[in-house]
Amino acid sequence: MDTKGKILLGFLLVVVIAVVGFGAFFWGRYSQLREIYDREHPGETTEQGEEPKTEAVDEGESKETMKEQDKKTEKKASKSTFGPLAVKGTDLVDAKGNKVQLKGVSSHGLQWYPEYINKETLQELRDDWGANVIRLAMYTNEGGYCSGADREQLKQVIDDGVNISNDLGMYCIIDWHILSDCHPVQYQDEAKNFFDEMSKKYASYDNVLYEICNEPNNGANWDEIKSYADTVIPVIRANDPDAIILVGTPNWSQDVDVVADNPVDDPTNVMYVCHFYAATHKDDLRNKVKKAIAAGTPVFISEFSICDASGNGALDYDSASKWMDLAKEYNLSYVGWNLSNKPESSAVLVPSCTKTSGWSESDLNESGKWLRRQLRGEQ
Ligand code: IDC
Repeated sequence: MDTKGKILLGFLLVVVIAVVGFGAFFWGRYSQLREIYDREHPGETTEQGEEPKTEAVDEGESKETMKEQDKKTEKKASKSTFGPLAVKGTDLVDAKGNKVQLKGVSSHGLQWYPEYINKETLQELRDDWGANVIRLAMYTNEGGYCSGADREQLKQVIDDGVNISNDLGMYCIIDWHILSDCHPVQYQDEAKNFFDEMSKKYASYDNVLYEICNEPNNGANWDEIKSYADTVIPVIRANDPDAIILVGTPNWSQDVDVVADNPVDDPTNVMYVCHFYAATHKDDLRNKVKKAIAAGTPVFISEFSICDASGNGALDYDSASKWMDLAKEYNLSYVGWNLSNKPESSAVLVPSCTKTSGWSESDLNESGKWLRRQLRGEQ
C-alpha cells in the first residue's frame, strides 16, 4: 500500500471508531433515559426508536424530590414517643393497639404566661418530671384569642410548643380554652377558622391533639356542645383525618356521663373531657367517670389540680390519690394545671421563682412537688 492508501485507511479507521464510539454513547444515554421514563410511566411503552421525552427525566427528578420531602415529613411525624395515637374502645392506643397513657402539665393562659413554652422548660418537664404531654391553654375570652390578644403572637407560641414538643418526642394539646365565654357556639366561627388553620399546618405531625372547647358551662348543654363538635370536627378531619380530638362536656367538663346516649356524629379518635379539682370533686365525679367508661365513652382528663375548683385553696391529697387510682385503673391520661408562678395553689411554681427551668425543690409549690412526684411514679 502506498502512502496515500495508508492515510486513507487511517482516516477511515478514525471515522469508524468515532461512529461506533458516538453510537455506543448515544445508545447508552438513550437506554438510560428510557429506563427512567419506563419507571415513571409504568404500563406505557415508547415506540421503538422514539426518543423519550426529556420531561420524563424532569418529572422523574421532581418525583424524587417529592419522595424525599415525604420522607422528611414522615420523620418529623414519627418523633413522638408512641407514634400516631388512636382511640380503641375507651382507650388511647398506639399504632399497634397497645394502651397509651399521656401524663403531663398544662400551661396557664398563653396570653399571660407564654414564657414557659421553650425548649429548656419542656425538656425539664420531660426528663426530670417524666411528662410526655404539654397542653397549650389558649383562652378565647379573658383577653385571649377572641378578645383582644395578638393572634399572630399566640399562634407563634403554639407553633413553638408544637415543634419543641415534637422534637422532644412529646405530645401537645392545642386547647381552645373557653371559660367565661361559657357556650362554645359563642366563638364557633372563630373556632372553625382557627382549627382549620391549625389542622392544615400540623396535619403531618402525629404529636398534636386538638381540644376544641375547654369547659362549656353556665347551662351549655350536651345538645349544644354536640352541635358545635359536629361542626368543628369535620373541619379538622378535612385536613388531619386521624388526630385525636378532645371534646369538652357540660358543667365545666364534668358531665362525661351524658355523652354515651348521643355521641358526636364522627366518633373516630374522639375522646371526651373530664376535669377535676380534687378538693372539690370527689366520689360523685369519679362515679360519673366510671359510668361513662362503662357505657363505652373514652375519657381524657386534660386538666386537673389537687386544690379546689377556684384553682386555689388547700390541697386534698387523699382525694388526689383516689383520682390517681382511678386514672391507673382505667388508663386515663391526665394533665396538671398549671405551669406558672402565679400566686395560687394550682400553680406549680412558687411566686418568687422567676426561673423558667433549672428548678430546685424549693422553686416548686406544694402542688408542683406533688405533680412532679406523681409524674415520676414516686407515689
Ligand atoms: C384559672 C386560673 C386563674 C385565672 C382563672 C380565670 O388558675 O389564675 O384567674 O382561671 O382565667 C378551670 C379552668 C381554668 C381555671 C381553673 C381554676 O379551665 O382556666 O384557671 N379551673 O379556676 N376549670 C376549673 C378550674
